[in-house]
Amino acid sequence: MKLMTVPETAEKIKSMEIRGAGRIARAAAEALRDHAQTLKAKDLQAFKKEMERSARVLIATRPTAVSLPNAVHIVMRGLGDERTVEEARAALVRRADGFIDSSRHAVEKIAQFGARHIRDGDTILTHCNSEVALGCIIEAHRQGRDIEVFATEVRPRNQGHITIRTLNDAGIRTNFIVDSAVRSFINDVDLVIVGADAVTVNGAVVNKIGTSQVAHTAKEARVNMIVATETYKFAPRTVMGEFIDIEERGPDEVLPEAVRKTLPNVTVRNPAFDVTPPEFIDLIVTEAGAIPPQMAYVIIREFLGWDIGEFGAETGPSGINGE
Ligand code: RI2
Repeated sequence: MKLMTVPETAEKIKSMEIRGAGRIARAAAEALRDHAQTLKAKDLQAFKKEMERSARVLIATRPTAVSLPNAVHIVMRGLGDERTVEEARAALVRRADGFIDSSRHAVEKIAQFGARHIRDGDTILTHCNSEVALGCIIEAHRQGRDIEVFATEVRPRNQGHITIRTLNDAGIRTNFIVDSAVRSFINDVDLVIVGADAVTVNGAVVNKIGTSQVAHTAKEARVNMIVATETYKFAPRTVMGEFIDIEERGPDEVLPEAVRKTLPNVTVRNPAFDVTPPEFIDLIVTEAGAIPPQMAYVIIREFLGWDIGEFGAETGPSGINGE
């Protein structure tokens, strides 16, 4: 199999051919590992410099999913402390493989923990396509619980189509609804489960646009909302008061250029994510256990350490953080 270069991986992440916060983190780790394995460098300094340049290319692709800079930081941590290029190469490959393994393991563990919150007979609503959220639902089904799912369409990129295919193939009864139909069906729902692109120190969750509307609707209807996320989606930089940058994607995803041309007074706004405040979230399920959102700080302190934001911090603060 031909290995993907760093620019190829970066392009695929940008265009969302590779998407989902966990998948882009693993893809970035793989790209750095593969690059390190073949990189010819005259000395350790040159090796380090080129790897850092590649790391920055990957991080610049999508600004919101904190999993990306966190994964890159884990892979790059301590690079250059070794004595030779060969030692540095081997250590980086070890760190990348370690991250990829632990990321996959985390998804499995969260599925086990999350499934415990799903009861026999429950109807679950999910929004967007989260590998981790779906893992919980599929595990509950695998354990024999009789469940039904409402899955949203997820305009403009229709990630809901991926979700319903996965649920269908797992043999789970699924209702496919447009995003604006959530309130019409919320009284049929027992539990909302979504994934995350980032979790801030105050327990706010950044996830696919529309998540906060789902959360508001669930709160009003007194339906519990669970966020399923690996610990490496928590954002240490928010401890220092930095914001999570909300990616705004191009207008073509929403309205074709031919139509836009006929509407000179119309501007398309296309934020890819929104922020759900902690008071709308009942539980965050991580591989380290389930926590109330107010305990996000503990995950950042115990599982990530303070220095992890080093790489992503270079983009500087912007966007919104909590509400
Ligand atoms: P997992 C996705 O972002 C969605 O917002 C999804 O909820 C989140 O990443 C987490 O996904 P996008 O890449 O890591 O579709 O749980 O913009 O798969």
